[in-house]
Amino acid sequence: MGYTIAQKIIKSHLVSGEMKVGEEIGLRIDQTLTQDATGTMAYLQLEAMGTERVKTELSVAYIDHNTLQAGFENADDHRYIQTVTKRHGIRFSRPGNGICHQVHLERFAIPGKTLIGSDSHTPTAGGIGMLAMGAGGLDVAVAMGGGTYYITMPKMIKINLTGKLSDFVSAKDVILEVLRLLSVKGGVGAIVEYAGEGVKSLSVPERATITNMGAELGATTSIFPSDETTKAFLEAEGRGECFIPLASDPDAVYDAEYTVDLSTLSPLAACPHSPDNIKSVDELRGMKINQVCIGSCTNSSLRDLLTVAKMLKGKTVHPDVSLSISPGSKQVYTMLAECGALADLIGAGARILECACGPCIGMGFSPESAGVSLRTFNRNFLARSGTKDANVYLVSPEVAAASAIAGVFADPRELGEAPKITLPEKFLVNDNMIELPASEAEAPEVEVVRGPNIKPIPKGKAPDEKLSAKIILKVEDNITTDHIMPAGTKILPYRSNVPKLSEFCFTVCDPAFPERAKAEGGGIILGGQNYGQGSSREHAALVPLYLGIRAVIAKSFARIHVANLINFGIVPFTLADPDDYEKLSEGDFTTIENFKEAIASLDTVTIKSEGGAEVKLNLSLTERQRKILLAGGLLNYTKENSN
Ligand code: MIC
Ligand code: SF4
Repeated sequence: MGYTIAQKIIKSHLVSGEMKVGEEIGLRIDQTLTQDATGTMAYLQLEAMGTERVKTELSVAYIDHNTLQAGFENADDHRYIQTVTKRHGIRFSRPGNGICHQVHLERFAIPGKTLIGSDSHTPTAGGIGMLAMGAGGLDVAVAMGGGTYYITMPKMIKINLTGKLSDFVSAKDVILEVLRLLSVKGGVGAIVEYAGEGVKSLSVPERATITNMGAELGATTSIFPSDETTKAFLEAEGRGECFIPLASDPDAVYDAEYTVDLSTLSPLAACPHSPDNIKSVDELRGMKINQVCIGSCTNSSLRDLLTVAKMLKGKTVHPDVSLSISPGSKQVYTMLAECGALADLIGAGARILECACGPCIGMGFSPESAGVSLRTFNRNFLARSGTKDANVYLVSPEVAAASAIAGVFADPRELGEAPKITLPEKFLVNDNMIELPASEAEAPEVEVVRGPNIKPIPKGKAPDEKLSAKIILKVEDNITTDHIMPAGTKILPYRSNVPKLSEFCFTVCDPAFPERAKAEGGGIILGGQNYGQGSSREHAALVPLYLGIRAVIAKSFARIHVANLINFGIVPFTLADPDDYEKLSEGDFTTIENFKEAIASLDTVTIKSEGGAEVKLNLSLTERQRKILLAGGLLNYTKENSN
């Protein structure tokens, strides 16, 4: 039996386990990346593990999320990351160099290699044929130290792309269509591979738009073949030597297959407040809009911004609309400037922001009250934009540009001829904003600078024999990490200050939660399906840990989040019968008599509530995960096992 692309990469990096769907496998990781909002924690953990020099082929730290610097906090964190990386052998991408995923794709991603990143959109590099996965910061720290990365062997989903995209329809519409087909849960436990004739017509950055937003399917990752187009992209980046061809074997077996005919696709939009709430732009046409934001790791490549520039040239952004554009990288930004496209964007009235995540993570540019914002981003979760009653629609750069001019949701196909973009044979390569680490000999001399914003990491605690605790919060299906630990201008600066962050935990769902959790001394959280979807931020586990949360009971969990819970010693139980969700209420006092024994060796336990309800819970853990939980988290476990 032949292998799929992902299976080939897994096979060549397999350290432990069998490649059987559902089994735990350990992978050797070639490259890691971090960004600043998760990086501070990851490096504090790297230090806590006592790692002197990273053991990966390449590790890069990017500064792209926390660039607003409204107080000293972000700048302090940046200086810490700059010095800690210099000391431990990690490259440092300075603020201004661009969004981690865009820069990594341009400068470092390599087909056939493995990458984990402390950011859920790390699969962007799947566009170049890399096995790239989002992970918690602690898992990334372990991988930097040469440790194995563990995942559950995923099933394989194949998406056959046939035909060719019509004018004004682009890669974003492809992934929105896939989200319509599969939903935000459809990729859970799976790797999505793209195949078929249609692949050839997509450039690497377009493929990367598709793999980037594969995160929204809940997939472990997404991947494209590495072909002549990949080779041309790498050569244009001056990295032709990194190319290897990669395709699935003709007799590779997939667990599910779908076909998307590119020629029948039309412009689509993800409506509030979920990336899989898809409608055609045709249905939304004419809706008044207030804001358009173009950029993010999904749609900020040269191809995307040149398209927008051509569409805006000589026009003026509608008076009722504010348009922001954030180029994905310094490379993109410089090339836009050199070819004059930047002048077209400025001329039309676009507000050019720095090359960073910016509005995507609510760092500025929040829409007006009840505003309608069209964004080329990947997430439109409630309140993520910074305005709780705003309605955010996720669209392609083409729809965004057409609508910015029209002042209403507009179908770009009505604009006549589509702009023809030819990408240069050579991109402008200048890595002057990527600092190399100190040599091994000089490293011990590097002083790691820690500002006052950096507080110690809360420590996980080994479980007691019995757990008696209140269900202090009951939430519905599809709770995102933006609900659990929101971001935005007021909160993001405290990513290295867990006590301060805890004041904002779950406040999107219940403003009184932090106070209640403190008063109760912690407790249990009850969730629905797909609990913890979205970001890789381990703060969504760390902060509840700080507030005394010992267990989460849910109908099902999102992959990265459940790994983060275990990493910090919070026990994830799933309801054996999802209907039992109704039997448990917020405020119920519950007991699990054999809590510790269950963690050590049982697959099911019974939780008894004061009101008399008895509910069966499953505990599907690997031996390794049981040991981590018994140690009170991965940091304790790693320390115990390295002596
Ligand atoms: C996001 O898009 O939500 C983020 C911000 O990039 C996160 C990481 C974080 O919370 O720092 C992600 O996607 O993992
Ligand atoms: Fe940054 Fe947004 Fe991409 Fe997250 S999704 S990495 S916040 S641009």
